[in-house]
Amino acid sequence: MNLQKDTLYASPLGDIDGFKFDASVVDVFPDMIQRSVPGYSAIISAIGLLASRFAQADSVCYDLGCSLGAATLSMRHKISAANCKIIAVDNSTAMLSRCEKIITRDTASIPVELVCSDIQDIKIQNASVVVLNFTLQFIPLADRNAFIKKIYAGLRPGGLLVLSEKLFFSDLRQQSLQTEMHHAFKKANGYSDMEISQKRASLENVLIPETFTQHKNRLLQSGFDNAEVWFQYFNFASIIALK
Ligand code: GEK
Repeated sequence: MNLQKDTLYASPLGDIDGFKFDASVVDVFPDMIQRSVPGYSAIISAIGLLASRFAQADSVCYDLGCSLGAATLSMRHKISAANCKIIAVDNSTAMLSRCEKIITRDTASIPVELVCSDIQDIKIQNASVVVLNFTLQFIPLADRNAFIKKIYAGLRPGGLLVLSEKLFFSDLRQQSLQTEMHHAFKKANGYSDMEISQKRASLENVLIPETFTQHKNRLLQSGFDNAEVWFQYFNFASIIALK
């Protein structure tokens, strides 16, 4: 596939607006996420493997904040349980309409329902797998507890939540080292210092990272039996929580 290169922050921008998932982002999204999120492809592949292990017959798998449907497609190609359906949700109309084109071109047989909505507003029921792949970080902090409780309530016993997030570290040296290494990762992938710093400014107050301990405590307090990191690459991690 020919990826359109992300140059959104390559020229100096006077005032930097808060980051939005609009049409300009959609065009460059696969390149942007690949070059910005360490381990993104590995996580997407593993979501397929996890879904194949956890999807239960006659249940629903949710991809919440699906963007262009990478996690949905990974699950769709790996699930073998009978009569499963995937519900993929995003509140960016630009993202979801591009996602629809991508899913339509895909020939796997598991039905995919695309829903344009805030992920906090949808019903979650009869779920065996819920994926929040780098999405909770965009939900207001004050809403996160209720949202994770809602996911727990909608999961069947034995159900799985995959929660991937950018992490914050309460230890100052760790926080500054992990941030420095993330910037080094982006530089190694061709982003300039100006692109990195302008993108960082645009995500300020939009992407709010928490520590692993905060995530773990929320998951346990919401009812999950356990929650552990299964993947981490600098300040980007993916957590498995089991009901
Ligand atoms: C992937 N999971 O490729 N309701 C619905 N969607 C939302 C909300 C919300 N409240 N807030 C943000 N989004 C994807 C990558 S990207 C991560 C996820 C990133 C959507 C937003 O429109 C965007 O598509 C997605 O969450 C976040 O596996 O770009 O860092």
